[in-house]
Amino acid sequence: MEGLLVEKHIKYILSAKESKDEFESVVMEHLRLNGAYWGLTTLDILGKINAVDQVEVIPWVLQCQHESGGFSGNIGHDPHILYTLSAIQVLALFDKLDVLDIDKVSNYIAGLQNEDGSFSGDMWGEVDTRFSYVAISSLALLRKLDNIDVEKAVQYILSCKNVDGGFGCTPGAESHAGQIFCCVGALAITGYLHQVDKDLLGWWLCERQVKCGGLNGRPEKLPDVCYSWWVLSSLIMIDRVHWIDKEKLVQFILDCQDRENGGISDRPDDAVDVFHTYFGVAGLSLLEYPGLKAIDPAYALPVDVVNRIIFDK
Ligand code: GRG
Repeated sequence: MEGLLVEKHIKYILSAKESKDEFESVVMEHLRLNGAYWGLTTLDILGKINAVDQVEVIPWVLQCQHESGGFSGNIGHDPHILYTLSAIQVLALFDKLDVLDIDKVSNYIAGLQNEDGSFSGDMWGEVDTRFSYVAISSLALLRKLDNIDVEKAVQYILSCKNVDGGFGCTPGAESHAGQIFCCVGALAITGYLHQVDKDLLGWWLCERQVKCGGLNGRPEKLPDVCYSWWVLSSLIMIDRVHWIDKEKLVQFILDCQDRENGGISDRPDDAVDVFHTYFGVAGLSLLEYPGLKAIDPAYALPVDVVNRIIFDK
């Protein structure tokens, strides 16, 4: 069995550097702030974050910040809560959260909480449990959870719980593994995991494993490497990860590698991208694949980063 092609994946993530002479410039133009988070976290899990010069990255991140306190995906775009979390995560990876005006950023996020406890993604008002997670994770990393009504935020998330044990993007919406990660992650961070029916949700999540070993995001759908993150992290948070076949999942992820040029795709033989490379490597880290840095299932950041910021360790 061929293992994880660590050097090739590092080269793949850094390949933008070769083609454009500067990794950071491509992160800025093409992958933007989300891409910077995926690429840099992959490098950190693989033990190579130092291959990127933070002196180039941090000023660019700060240039993505708006008057409102929120961040956009790139310079000159509109701010959104999703990019605000990516900015915080990238700075956290470099241990540089102190460059932020913490009150300004946390007031932007708190300003997006609605009367019913839900969160909008930006000033245009779309509501989704993704944004509840993003707000809660961001504020926890900034140590500003007391800026929002946590009890109401939790009640809104719980109102998105379905009879199958899963969670959707709004009350009554279909259960989806991505939204389950968001809801379970938010409940884990705020200390409300006891509100989850772990056996029922664990059953729904482990049913996501299909014959080839990969995981899908909901019934009757194709497997996709990214669910190695959304499903697995949720199973770990509710302590039911032993309900899936870990070896078969490891093999599925390894089968999605581009053996020549590095990178990981959604399914075997598809084109690779940074998103799936990140979630494949992060999934392997959750599966305790040898040689990888451990990643925290709730914060989606390396455990040492989370320990430093959240637990003062
Ligand atoms: C810090 C890891 C991290 C996340 C931030 C943005 C976010 C919070 C979470 C996104 C959760 C989510 C909804 C993930 C699903 C992504 C995905 C592959 C959606 C595809 O949905 P469909 O319906 O695909 O196109 P399926 O697989 O259902 O056919």
